[in-house]
Amino acid sequence: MNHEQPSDPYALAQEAAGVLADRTGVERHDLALVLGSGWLPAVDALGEVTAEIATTDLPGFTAAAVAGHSGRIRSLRVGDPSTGQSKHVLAFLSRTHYYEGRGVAAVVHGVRTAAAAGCSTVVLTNGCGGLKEGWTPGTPVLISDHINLTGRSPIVGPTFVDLTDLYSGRLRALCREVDPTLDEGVYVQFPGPHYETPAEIGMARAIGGHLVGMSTTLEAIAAREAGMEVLGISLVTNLAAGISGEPLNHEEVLDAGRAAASRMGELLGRIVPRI
Ligand code: 8IG
Repeated sequence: MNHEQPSDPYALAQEAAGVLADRTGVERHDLALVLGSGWLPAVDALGEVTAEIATTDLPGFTAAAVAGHSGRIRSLRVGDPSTGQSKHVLAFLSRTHYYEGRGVAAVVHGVRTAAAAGCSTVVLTNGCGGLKEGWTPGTPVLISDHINLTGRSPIVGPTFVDLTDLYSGRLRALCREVDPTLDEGVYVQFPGPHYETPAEIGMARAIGGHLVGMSTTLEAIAAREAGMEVLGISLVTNLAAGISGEPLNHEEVLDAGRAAASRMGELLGRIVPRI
């Protein structure tokens, strides 16, 4: 396996966007959607599928590694084309995780490709552990901010990107118009792939975290660097380690996703056309 980073990840993303336009027949996409654990069933009713390709057909992508993540990119038409309100949505049915060891550039290549393909907005979804008892498995939570515990950045060199309002207040407000019951919280990215110890969950709480996961923050930073507006939505699929007293397992995550699929699908279906 080649762990080398390409010398110019932005050029690689441009190249991938060119092949994407050819393969989908869509010159420019408007919005990118990255699906996390448990979110795949939610995208099926989102809109008319105009093309679906394997990520590995595009330069710079490697095969998906996690069960429940399929390595495909779907191009969808969401909304009614006759009203002029329809959007070309680029849905990544899988993502590359930091814990795969392919490097940070590989983690954010999808987001950079989406930006190069014309997307001005990215919706980053994930499955995660929740620190509030009231967030039972299947609860969607808007990400208000993050704490990146990977200690890494997708940016190399002296580009000092402002992250003050990384997770768009405008888009969160729009989500709340669609569903006023949506709560929000601070997402803490641990490197993974192991889940946390109860003591680490105590630390996450002490530093201001409400959600714990293994994705999203590096992609959000790359998206901001590329000038995109970012919406983050976590699906709480399990209570964080030590809270329920039960051990954590990946099957539970997939089950919670399947159970919440229709609510998440409806949520995305109502939000995406309004962005
Ligand atoms: I789904 O409890 C899912 N992903 N780090 N902790 C971390 N990642 C997760 C968890 C969790 N649940």
